[in-house]
Amino acid sequence: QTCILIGAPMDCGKRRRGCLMGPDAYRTAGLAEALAALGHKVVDRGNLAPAPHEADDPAAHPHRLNECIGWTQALMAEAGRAMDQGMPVFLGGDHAISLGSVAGVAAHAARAGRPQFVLWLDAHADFHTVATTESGNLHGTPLAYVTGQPGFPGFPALPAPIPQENICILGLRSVDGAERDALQASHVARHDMREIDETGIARPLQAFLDRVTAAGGALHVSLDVDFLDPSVAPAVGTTVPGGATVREGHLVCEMLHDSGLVTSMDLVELNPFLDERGRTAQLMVDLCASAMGRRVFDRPTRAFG
Ligand code: DIR
Ligand code: MN
Ligand code: MN
Ligand code: MN
Repeated sequence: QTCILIGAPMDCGKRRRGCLMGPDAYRTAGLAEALAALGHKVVDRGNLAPAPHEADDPAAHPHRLNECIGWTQALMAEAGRAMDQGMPVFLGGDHAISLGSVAGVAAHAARAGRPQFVLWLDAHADFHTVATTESGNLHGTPLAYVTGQPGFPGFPALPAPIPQENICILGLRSVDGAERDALQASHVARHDMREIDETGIARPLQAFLDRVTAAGGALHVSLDVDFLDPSVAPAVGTTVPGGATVREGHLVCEMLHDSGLVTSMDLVELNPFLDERGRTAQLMVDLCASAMGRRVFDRPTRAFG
């Protein structure tokens, strides 16, 4: 595979700063080297910048809307270009990068006549609109945008809204009131930590992967650092206790690799300013390597269910 690393040092999707250092932390933790060691060709495109945009009033609600729109335009365009050349890995940046990365890969899939699916690994649902967000932080909105919910004034028109039933969220444990109502009324597949405790993480994931396979879909994976438990991944501004373990994270990524379905990926919300000697950056790199084929032994058979 050709892996295309795209730095997106976007820091305007929430108030706490530091995610702009994410791309360089992944580089420092050896992401390119890890992927090359697995036999992939790696192209590092460097860092993107937002498209030109109006200045934001720093006190406005939502927070830095115009800059988020500029980033969305730049990321949508870059996603389409990168999909023609290999598998893009978007290095955030906060989760607002997915407004553009996911909209862009979905537009590319639509042009290729393939349905787009999205696996969202996150403590949060990120299903707010600009109208419902309580925090005013647009990193909490990408799933509503890419599924075509109204309420995103000024954002690019979506070339290819993703059907709700093509989205699966794993790891939920912090969902705001408006999101909860919207999600429960939606067809988004959603699995909270309680369900993962009860069934294990492999079962809901395999059920989703089977649907992607049956549909011949393209699969985008969006990995938010806070999917993981803060005890193993402290470098994120919105930690929520009770998250995925290191092994649950790797199992998800190993199953993703075995599926052969992943066509694009985001690594988001890493705030290196909050990290402990790079351990969170390293864990994210190791998870990405698992998703790209790192394993202890070859596994001739696969049996989950
Ligand atoms: C919260 C936090 N639901 C918000 N969202 C986060 O601001 O809308 N998403 N941290 O990953
Ligand atoms: Mn193309
Ligand atoms: Mn998120
Ligand atoms: Mn989150």
